Amino acid sequence: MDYQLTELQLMIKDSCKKIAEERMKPVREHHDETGEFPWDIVKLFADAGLFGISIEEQYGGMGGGIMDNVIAVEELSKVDGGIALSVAATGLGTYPIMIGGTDAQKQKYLPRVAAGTVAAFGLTEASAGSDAGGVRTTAIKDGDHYVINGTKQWITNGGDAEIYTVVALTDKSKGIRGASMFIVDKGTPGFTFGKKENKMGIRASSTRELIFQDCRVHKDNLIGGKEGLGFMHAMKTLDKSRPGVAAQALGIAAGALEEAVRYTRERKQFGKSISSFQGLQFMMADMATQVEAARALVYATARFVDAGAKDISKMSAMCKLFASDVAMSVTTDAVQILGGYGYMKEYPVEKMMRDAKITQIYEGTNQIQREVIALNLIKEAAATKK
Ligand code: COS
Repeated sequence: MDYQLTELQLMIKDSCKKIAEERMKPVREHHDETGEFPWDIVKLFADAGLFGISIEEQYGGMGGGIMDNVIAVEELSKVDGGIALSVAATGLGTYPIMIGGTDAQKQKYLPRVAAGTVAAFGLTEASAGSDAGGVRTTAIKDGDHYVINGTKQWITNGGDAEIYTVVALTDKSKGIRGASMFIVDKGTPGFTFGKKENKMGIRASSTRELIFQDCRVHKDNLIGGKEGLGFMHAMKTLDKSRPGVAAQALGIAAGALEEAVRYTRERKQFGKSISSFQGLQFMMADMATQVEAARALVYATARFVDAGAKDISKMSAMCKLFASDVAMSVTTDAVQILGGYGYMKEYPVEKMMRDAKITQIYEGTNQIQREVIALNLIKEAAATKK
């Protein structure tokens, strides 16, 4: 399908494909096995400008949009959704500054990210997963500073990132409306990390706790310079970043489909190529149709957001929901097509199946996406009646 990509998008796609094929493919098994953070590849991403795709030109970025970002994440995830996450989760960590930051905050942090500094987003806690409003971390004003106490859980890029955007309650009595967001630099006294999590998939990506014990952060690091906007900034961030998870899922699915088709052409059983068996042909036809449908929805959503649409929650949730379910289904079928070989680590499809699973869970489980979609449908229906 020709999606009429722009010059910039074609350039991003080509450079990501080159990095993915030439540099990520040879090391993906190593990172999957060891869980080592892929610093060499991150450097290549930085050199290619990938960290700055959607950062405005005045802050050193490419000035692109969500669609440009989606193209990059899809292409990298075809080869390794875990390595690609270093750049995608940096976007997640940076959106709160792009969405709600003051000029000074943008000037201080965005050029660093555009140049390749890894960032992370700190919302989730042990008691605040799907219920993002259940955050317990506090940030209590003390003169020109806020003193942060609490623990964030399962933070992507945690420990390896230099810049963290963190949700904390500045007024506990107000619940969600008392939440604020802060930029916390790695190395700030009182800010440490928990152990690195041992995960099922996306193992090249690091996941750690963020631990705040009397961590003093200057008031200049309160995002937007105003208390009480933290939950809204977090929700708006997720609306913008979910198409990125959808792109990661799409890439993983497309990569698994490619492997499956290639394998059926090479593998011979009963004296002929298994690509000639209708049972497998039908499976591949269904897989390809699902991948293309996911791509169409992800691209349409990204373009909708880039066009400046106001209400993006529903579409953003839809594309994340659909593409991640496609990724799980297509990678599972790819393992089935490769049979015993698919189950072995010599072939990448078992890894793709493990990597796909998280896309149905993080940045809001698919049950939460359905809730977001349904609530928006009801809201829209009520608005039309008026
Ligand atoms: N954009 C802007 N504001 C939003 C918003 C959005 N997308 N979604 C909600 N809000 C605002 C609401 O308008 C409301 O504001 P007021 O109190 O001023 O009216 C406030 O936020 C609370 O909204 P709501 O009552 O819908 O919040 P809930 O606690 O019911 O939570 C869900 C809503 C479930 C959607 C939210 O908790 C969520 O997204 N959970 C999943 C979190 C997640 O993705 N976690 C993964 C962590 S990052 S890897």
